[in-house]
Amino acid sequence: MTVYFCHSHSRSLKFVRHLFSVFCLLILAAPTAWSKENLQEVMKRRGLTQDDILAAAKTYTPTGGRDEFLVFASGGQSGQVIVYGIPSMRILKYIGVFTPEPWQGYGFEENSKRVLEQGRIDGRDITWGDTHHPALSETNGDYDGQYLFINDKANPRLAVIDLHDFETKQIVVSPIYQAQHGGAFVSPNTEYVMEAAQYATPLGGDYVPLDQFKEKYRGGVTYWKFDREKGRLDPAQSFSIELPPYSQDLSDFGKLASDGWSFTNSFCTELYVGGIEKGRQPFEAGCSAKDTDYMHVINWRKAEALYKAGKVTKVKGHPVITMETAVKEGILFLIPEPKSPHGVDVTPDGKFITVSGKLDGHTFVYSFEKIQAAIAKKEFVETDPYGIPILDMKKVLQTQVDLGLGPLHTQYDSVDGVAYTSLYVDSMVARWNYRTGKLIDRIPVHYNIGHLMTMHGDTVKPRGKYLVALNKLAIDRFNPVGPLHPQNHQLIDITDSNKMTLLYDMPLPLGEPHYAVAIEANLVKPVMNYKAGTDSRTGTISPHKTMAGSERIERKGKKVEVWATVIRSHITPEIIEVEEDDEVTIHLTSLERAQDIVHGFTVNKYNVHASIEPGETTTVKFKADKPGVYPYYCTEFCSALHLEMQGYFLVKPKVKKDKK
Ligand code: K7E
Ligand code: CUA
Repeated sequence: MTVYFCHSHSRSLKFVRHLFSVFCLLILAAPTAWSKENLQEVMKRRGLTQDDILAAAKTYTPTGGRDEFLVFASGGQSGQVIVYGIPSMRILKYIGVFTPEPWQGYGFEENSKRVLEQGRIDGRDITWGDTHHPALSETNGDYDGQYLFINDKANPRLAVIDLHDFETKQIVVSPIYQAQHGGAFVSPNTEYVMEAAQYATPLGGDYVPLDQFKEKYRGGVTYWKFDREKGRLDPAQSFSIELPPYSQDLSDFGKLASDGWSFTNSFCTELYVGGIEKGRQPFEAGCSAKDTDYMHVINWRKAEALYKAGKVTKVKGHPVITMETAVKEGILFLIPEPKSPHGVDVTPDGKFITVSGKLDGHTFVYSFEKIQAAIAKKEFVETDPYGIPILDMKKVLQTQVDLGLGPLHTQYDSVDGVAYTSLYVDSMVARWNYRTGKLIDRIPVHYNIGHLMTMHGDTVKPRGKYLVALNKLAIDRFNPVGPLHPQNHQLIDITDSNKMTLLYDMPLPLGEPHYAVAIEANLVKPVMNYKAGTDSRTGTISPHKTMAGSERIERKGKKVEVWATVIRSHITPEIIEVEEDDEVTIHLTSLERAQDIVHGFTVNKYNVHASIEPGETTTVKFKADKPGVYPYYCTEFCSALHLEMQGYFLVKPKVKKDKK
């Protein structure tokens, strides 16, 4: 039909002919809604190659389809966790952890406020977090899909997320650190969740001048006991080990062959304290003067026994094994490691430990067997300034590989011996073999990769298949959105032993996702609704559970308490009238059982919001300090009569008694 138009020009006005030809050009250039394109035509129009189409076919997930793996990525400065699927790279959820999250009512209703309040430091609300490393709970060294832990580097905290409903249940604050980076890492049966300090400070955080850095400043590692029955960390059964004021970086637990041990690398073993403004060299120079730093090798099972035997001192009430005790009891050793290391990763069989030096260009593979032999023979080259024995690096090194510039983190493949290391400076991923020390293959990424992640890649049983490069910069990968760009997670196919293939770029616009973990999706089995009247944050039946017909409003002095229910499509009660300055508490129970039928609740202008999921009971609380009329309503489009799911909250002004 387009053809007819083009040729049927009459001898009318030139202008009309011109319009026609423009119209025809448009039609020819861009297929319209009424012309069905075939694959070749789409490829031509969008400039896609055969490889692009293959990549699309490997990631595209038709409607209703499911992903094979679930990823839990750190939300960086957002203080949240991002959940997405592989291979589709579709984002499924943001989990509020250290930061209020309005949709989930997190921090806007009482139950979740109590979780966030656990994260207060020195009486101060800290409503952001610098999340770095998520860790999934493990059974026998493999992910079991039950819990997720994540650390906050800026405010030394650790959070527990229960994967039965993807909600944050607990936040604990380190009693002794001021910064905390080397966490979260779990022991093979999740007995402990480890975190290490980063920037050295006096333990407990009291003031000590910097000229006493060497004597009084310290680092450390904390082993938080995890009570799996309760699904909570137990501070009363947790302990730390005092470490030198080397900036402890990342950690990893040993497994299988190295079970019972843990490893923590460090940088700035120069003990440099800065002072560029005083004419001293800057931190980055002062902290990288030496050619090597130290990996801490710790026998945590023996440390646990020492703690249980009471061989600890208390710092701010928290049990700490001193360096002196640790050295005397033979549970703490140091090994030189490549300059400014970042990342320490134990191989799936637990036999080797890889560490990369950002400034060294080498990835070191240590043999746990050789480490044990050296310790048994007391083959130490010297002690550090704190009396900690240092092992002879040459005697414990298995191999040393040149993978490229700026090596950082390592993950493992299902294929025996195969490892992947991120190269920050080169913007590449290196595939190599830690048994042979041979580089196999490299793939460029865009740009400046930090962590990388393979499926179950830090467990005893990596699943292979995919790798995600967690890139720090996106530069030119996406439509520009201002100076702050999204980060770029790139999905890479690792099934071909000859060549890695880039499949997909996913922009992540929610803070810097330092690390992520990926689990087989079928291992995670979340509930679809709660037992009637559940307080989801405690997992218990709420004393305020309210059933249909027992909704009520009670007043005690200035306190007004409301027990309300929500169900399609009404909130009961629908009118709540209080007096100025009344303290108002509204308990809300969802009577719904149906999947995905969630009601939200707010009272306008009072900064409260609840997400009331099927079966849940939750509470909002506020002071009615401003007389007036305030609608309240359901904030989720839950039904055809959602807009009518409303009520009136009225605040009567005080009668001014002193005015005649
Ligand atoms: Cu950003 Cu693991 Cu904190 Cu490396 S960390 S990149
Ligand atoms: Cu309930 Cu809208």
